[in-house]
Amino acid sequence: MHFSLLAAFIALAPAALAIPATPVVDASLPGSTANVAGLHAVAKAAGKLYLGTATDNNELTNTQYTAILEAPNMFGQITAENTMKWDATEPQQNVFTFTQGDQIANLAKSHGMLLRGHNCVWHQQLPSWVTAGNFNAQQLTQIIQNHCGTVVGHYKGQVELGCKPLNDDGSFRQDVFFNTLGSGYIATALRAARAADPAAKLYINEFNVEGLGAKSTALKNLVTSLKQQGVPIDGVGFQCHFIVGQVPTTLIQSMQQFTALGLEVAITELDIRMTLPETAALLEQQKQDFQTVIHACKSVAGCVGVTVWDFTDKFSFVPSTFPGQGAATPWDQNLVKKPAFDGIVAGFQQ
Ligand code: 9MR
Repeated sequence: MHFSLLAAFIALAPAALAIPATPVVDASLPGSTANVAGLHAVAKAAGKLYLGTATDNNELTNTQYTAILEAPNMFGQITAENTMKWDATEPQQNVFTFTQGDQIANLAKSHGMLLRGHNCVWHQQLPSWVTAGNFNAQQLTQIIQNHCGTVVGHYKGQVELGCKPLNDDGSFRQDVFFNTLGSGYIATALRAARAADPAAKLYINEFNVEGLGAKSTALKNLVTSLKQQGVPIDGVGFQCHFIVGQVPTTLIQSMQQFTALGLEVAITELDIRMTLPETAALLEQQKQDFQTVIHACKSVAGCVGVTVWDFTDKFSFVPSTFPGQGAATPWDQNLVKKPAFDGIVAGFQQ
């Protein structure tokens, strides 16, 4: 939906006071050889709505980064990596702050990119007033309605409900919402979102549902039940935080479980991490893995698009969350394209 660009303030520092150097990537490692205008153009040519990326506000002062983010036809969609979440948008009860989220939304709008809202109900990045408020069911229901209604109403457009409601064994996650309201909080949030923006696409966004198994079956059962109750639900987001060499072999079948129900699917948070250091062999396997995932989306008619969870290793969440692992994205630390970039192109063109 919407975006604006920050001018970077570049100070010249004496060499002795140099800003910490960007980690050097081994020049002997293979790079990209693809010759394409932009990944979004390639995705569109393959019949998809977009190839997009997550981004975060503190990254938008890096002009080398924004030059790629805003390059024509490189990305057709943006997700705010953090600044539309609950702690960012309603840090105190009924006090809404949209300044940072708006910066991302305005950037999307000014470049004609789609916006995925991320997210309106989730067990992480929740302010303590929600988790420790000891609200009763009626109060918490109103709190969800107010939060989802206000945030989704503010960002009219394509909105994803990133609630990740399930544990890996398929049972419901025991968070403040489930513990107070049972699974009914999901319907509450979806209905509030639909009322706030009838045109918004409403998604449940999960991880570890990318291959067939207990959790993907449980999610299928959940969305089936929501549809039977007439609860608005348009799609399922497959996060796809993968490990090199371990892309689930049943990714296509898992997507088809949901498209068979009349839902759309999207790959919403793709990255493919490796144990560092990078080697030529790992980068080649990563290229193959990106190609496999992208081709899975291309193969499933109801898969609308793919979002990478930021496009450069410089800003990926992986190293801080998984110590010793990283290099999970298609551009390296120096914002140079990796073989993974070519894997994305090949996956759409295959
Ligand atoms: O990439 C996000 C990172 O910057 C945050 O610190 C983290 C907080 O939990 O959330 C990361 O994004 C998550 C996303 O919102 C939901 N799916 C999993 C992502 C990676 O943890």
